[in-house]
Amino acid sequence: MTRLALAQMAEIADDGARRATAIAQFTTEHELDVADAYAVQALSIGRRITRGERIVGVKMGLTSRAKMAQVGVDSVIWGRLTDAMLLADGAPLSLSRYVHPRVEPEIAFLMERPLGGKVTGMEAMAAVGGVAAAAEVIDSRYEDFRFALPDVIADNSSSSGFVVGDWHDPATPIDNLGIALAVDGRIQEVGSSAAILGNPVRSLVEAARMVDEAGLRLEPGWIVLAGGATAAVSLTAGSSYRISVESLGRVGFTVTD
Ligand code: OOG
Ligand code: MG
Repeated sequence: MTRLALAQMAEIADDGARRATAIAQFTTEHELDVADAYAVQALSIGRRITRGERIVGVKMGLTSRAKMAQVGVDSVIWGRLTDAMLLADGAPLSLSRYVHPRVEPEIAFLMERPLGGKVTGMEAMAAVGGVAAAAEVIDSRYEDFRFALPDVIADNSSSSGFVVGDWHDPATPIDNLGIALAVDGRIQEVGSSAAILGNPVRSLVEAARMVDEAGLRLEPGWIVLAGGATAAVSLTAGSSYRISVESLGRVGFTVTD
C-alpha cells in the first residue's frame, strides 16, 4: 500500500469524469479511509467549481437494499450535485459523456429553508418546498463499475446526471409510493419509495446529518436525491427510459448514441 496525496486522487477522479474514461480503484493500491475519501470528493468537486460549475444539491446513495446488493457496499453515502449534471426532462442523452452509465428511480426534495445537523423527520419536512419523481444517471468512473466504500465516495458517489419531474406539494405522502422503471415502454424494475430507508424522509434526515459532518447544510433551492429505490439499469443507445412514481408523475430521457 502506498500513499497518494488527496489532491492527486481528486485530480484522477475529476479527469476520469471529465474525459469519460475508466480509472483504477484507489483502495487496491493506496490507503484511503472514509474521512479522506470525502476530502477527495470535496477537492474533486472543487475543481469543477473552479471551472464554473455551481452546487445545486446533494445525492444520497445506497439507501435501499436493492442498491446495496447491486454494488456490494452497504453503507449510506452522499455526493454533491452541480448544475452541469442537471438534465432536462425528456432530453436526449449521449453515451459519449459517460463510461458505463446506469439509470435508477429516485425521489427528489426541493429545500425551501436551510437544514443541517440532527433533525427529526418532521423538522426535515418543514424545510422542504416540494417533492418530485426523479431519475438519476449514475456512472462509476471505476473499471467494471467495481469499487469499495472509500472508492465510491471519492468518485462523488457515482453521480453524473439527474432529471427531476414536476414539483408537488410537500404534504403529498411519499412513504409508500409505487415506482416503475420502463425501458422502451416495457417495465424493467418495480419497487416502492418505502425501499428507501423505510421512508425517503429518513434519507433527507441522513443528508442533513451527513452534510453537517462536512461543515455544510442543505441550502434553500438545493435538490436532495433520496437514493435509488430499485437496482439501476444500464443505458443502451437508442432506448428510452421512463420512471413513474405514484402521485408524483413521470420523468425520463432518450439515449441517442
Ligand atoms: C453508487 C451510488 C448509489 C443510489 O441512489 O443508491 C446511488 C452506485 O451505485 O454506483 O446513487
Ligand atoms: Mg442514486
